[in-house]
Amino acid sequence: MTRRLLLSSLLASSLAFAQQPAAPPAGHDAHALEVPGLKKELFADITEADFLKLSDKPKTVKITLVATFTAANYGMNFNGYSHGKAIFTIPTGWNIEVTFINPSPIPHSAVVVEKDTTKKLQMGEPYFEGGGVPKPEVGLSLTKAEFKFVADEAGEFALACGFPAHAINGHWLALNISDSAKVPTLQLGDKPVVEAK
Ligand SMILES: [Cu+2]
Repeated sequence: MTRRLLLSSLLASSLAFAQQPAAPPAGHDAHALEVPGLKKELFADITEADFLKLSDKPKTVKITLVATFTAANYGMNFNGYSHGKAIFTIPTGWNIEVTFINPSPIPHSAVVVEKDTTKKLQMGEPYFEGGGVPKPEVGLSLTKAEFKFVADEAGEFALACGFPAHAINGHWLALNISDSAKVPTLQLGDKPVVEAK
């Protein structure tokens, strides 16, 4: 099966799962990629400055992840990025509060896993206690969810979509928990590394 066909069938199964009668048929990739049915009010006011922010609480940072922020990677992106091309670096021991938003009728989710897990079809349980939306394998659509966890172990992790086969198709961002980092930072693609404010 070609990659294109695989992705088409993935989208088709996702659409069937979402039971959206208004969804376009699979196979019309170019148009399907416009991601119909977005509930735009869910993320209309989200900008790059919201992706990573310091909380008022000590050693606490807020991350906002918007699935299908753009049509990039067939909508399987967070904040417009996929395949680990956006990198969050957080000092070890910090609290991370995640707001997950999926304005799309196609289900997506967010769960923290070890980076290598993104090569699998299923993400399984969150690596850190509390580090994911409920039932990430089922996914959520047209809604928003929050979760928080303590990043109490250094390592290379991913903020991955737990809907089956999405992460392996690139639906994940990098999350490095670092003993040497002093402040939380975010690098979006080839842009400069930016400290959380
Ligand atoms: Cu996804």
